[in-house]
Amino acid sequence: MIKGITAIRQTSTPAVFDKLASFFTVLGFERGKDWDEEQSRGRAFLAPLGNLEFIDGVLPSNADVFVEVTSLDSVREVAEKWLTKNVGETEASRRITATADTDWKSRIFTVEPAPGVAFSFWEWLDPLKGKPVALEGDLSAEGMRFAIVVARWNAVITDRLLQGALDCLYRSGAKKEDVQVLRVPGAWEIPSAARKVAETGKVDAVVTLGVLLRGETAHYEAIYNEVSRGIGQSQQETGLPHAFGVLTCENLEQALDRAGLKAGNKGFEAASAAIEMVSLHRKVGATA
Ligand code: DLZ
Repeated sequence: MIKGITAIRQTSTPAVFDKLASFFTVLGFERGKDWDEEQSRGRAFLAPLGNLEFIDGVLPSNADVFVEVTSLDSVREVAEKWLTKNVGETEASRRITATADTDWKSRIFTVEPAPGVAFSFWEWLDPLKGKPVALEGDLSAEGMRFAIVVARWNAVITDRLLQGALDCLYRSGAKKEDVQVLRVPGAWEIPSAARKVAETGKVDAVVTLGVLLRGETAHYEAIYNEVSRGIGQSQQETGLPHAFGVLTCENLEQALDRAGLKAGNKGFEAASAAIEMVSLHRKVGATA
C-alpha cells in the first residue's frame, strides 16, 4: 500500500529555488519529474533509497535532510566548488561545516546552499562492514612453482614473451629453482607439454607462450582452436591454473607490439595471471 516518501521543501524565494536546483544538479542526483506551471514550479531529485526515520537522541546537525553517499570527500569537493562559484570564497567557508565523525561510525558535513536551508551529507566509515568485496588472488609469487611452456616457432617473439614472463615471476618473488622452462617446436605442441608437466604435481601453475601469425600459418583457425582447447582442457582436467600467453596476430608487427613494444608484454601479463590464480586457488582452498 505504501508507495513512496517525498521530502517536500517550499523555498522562500524563486532565487532560492533556482539555487537549490542548481546545487543538487551538480551533485549528480538523478532527476525526477519537474513541473513548471503558472502558480508553482517543482524540481525533483531522486535517490536509490529513501527512509523516514525518527530519532530519539542528538543529531550532529540541524539539517532536516540527510543524504547518504559513498564518496563523501568527492561530494564535498563538488559542494565547495559550487559554493565558491555562487557565493564567493569567504561566504563559502561559512556555509559548509568541517567533515566530522559521528557516533554511528560514519563521517558527515553540513552545507547551506541557501541561507537557512541545510543539508547533511554522510558516509559509513566502513561501508562493507568488514566484509571483503570479493576473494582475490595476490601478486606475490613467493613459495610458488611454475612451468613455462614456450614455442620455438616465431622465436623472435616468443623469446621476448619468455623474458617478460620470467621478469614477472622473479620480480614477484619466485625463486629461480622453482621456475622450469619447457621449449616445444610450435604452438601445436604446447597443450601436450603443458598437460605432462601439470600432471607431475611439481608445479602450481603453467604459463603457456606462443605466437600464431594468421598470414603465415596454414590452417590458422584449426591450429588456434586446437591449441586453446588443449590448454583449457589441461587446466580443467588437472585443476592447475594455465595462463594463456599464446598470441594470435595478423602479422609480425602486431606480434612485436604485444611482446614488449607498444602493447605491453603478454608474457609478463600471462605470468602475472598465473601468480594471481595460484594465490586464489590457495585462498579458496583455505576457506573451503
Ligand atoms: C606449421 C606451423 C605454422 C604454419 N605456423 C605456426 C605459427 O604461426 N606458430 C607456431 O607456434 N607454430 C606454427 N607451426 C608449427 C606447429 O605449431 C607445429 O609445431 C608443427 O606443425 C609440428 O607439429
